[in-house]
Amino acid sequence: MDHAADAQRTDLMTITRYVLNEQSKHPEARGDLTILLSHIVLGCKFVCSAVNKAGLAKLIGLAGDTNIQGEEQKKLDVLSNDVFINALKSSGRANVLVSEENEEPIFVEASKRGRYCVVFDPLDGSSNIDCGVSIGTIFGIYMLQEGSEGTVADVLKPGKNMVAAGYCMYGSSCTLVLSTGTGANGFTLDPSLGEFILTHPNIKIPKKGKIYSVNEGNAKNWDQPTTSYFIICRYVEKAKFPIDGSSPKSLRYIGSMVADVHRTLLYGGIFMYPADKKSPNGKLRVLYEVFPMSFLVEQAGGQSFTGQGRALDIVPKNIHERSPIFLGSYDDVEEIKALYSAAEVKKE
Ligand code: AHM
Ligand code: MG
Repeated sequence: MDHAADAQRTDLMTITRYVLNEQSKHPEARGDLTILLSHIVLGCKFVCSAVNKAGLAKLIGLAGDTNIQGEEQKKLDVLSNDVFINALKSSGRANVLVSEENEEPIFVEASKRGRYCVVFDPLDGSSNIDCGVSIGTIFGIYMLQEGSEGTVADVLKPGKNMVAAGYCMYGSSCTLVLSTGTGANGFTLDPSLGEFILTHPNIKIPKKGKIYSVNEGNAKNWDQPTTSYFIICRYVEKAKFPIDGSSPKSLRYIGSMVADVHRTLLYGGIFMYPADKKSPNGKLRVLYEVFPMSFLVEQAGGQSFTGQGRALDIVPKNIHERSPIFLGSYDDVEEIKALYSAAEVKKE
């Protein structure tokens, strides 16, 4: 018997064990982040189970249908939002919550309040539910400011201030990618155990990739640097960029940010949702889409750029603010940065 392989099979690194190990490196840690994360993980497991049954909605009465008791069933995105809000409140560690589904921030009642603020999109890409495409939950965590009782100012902070960020992808398997600021790690749900097991330790995004990912249907409204970059991705401009096997690139666009970013993290390349004439700030939301994904990409050795600067430097003015975004392999993002810098020089 191969004892080493056997030990690996039986000595499971669950997400809770991983977070506990990480937190034990900080002598001042009180275990609050571990508890908060375990409640987020619980929410992810619940949503995963609900998403897996989504195709059976008509049969068993889920998602917008009427169940046997004649009660109207909740849509999956509404259900997911309720699950995360309840899980976070009951953790006793959360304070200000921002969800894509709620116009206003949620302030946890005094008796249940903790030191962390959580910004999240409970079910991103939910328009893809009915056709079974991968969707996901995205979250970012801030620590309450010193002396604050919890106000909106606690979450209107640059993404680089986050203490942790992650996403959970409900796909062919359920994968949770998490960073507590010391690299990015991927965990896959073992349905028979009901536990997330470390399957992708210390994710490193390839320095340069062969894939670009963007909604080309918006191309006629893009600005000049984005258009130039898109032409490079498609046709290779020999004069500017040597043919190094990374261009022309393949196009992959799922239209579900979690799935597109997950592929970008593992295979490399660039994911973009640029500004266009109709949407000068792009589509994706700063707090719970752009920031957590940029945090993870940077932790994996990549970059995230808005067209003006580092995405994690944005200081949001409101909780549902949007920003253009280009994120992925370090060298690919360098190219788009160079094109925006050149356009700036021309303007001057
Ligand atoms: P949502 O928050 O309403 O689900 O929208 C966000 C989604 C992202 O997952 C994805 O990257 C993007 O919208 C796709 O937008 P488009 O259909 O314009 O390409
Ligand atoms: Mg969303």
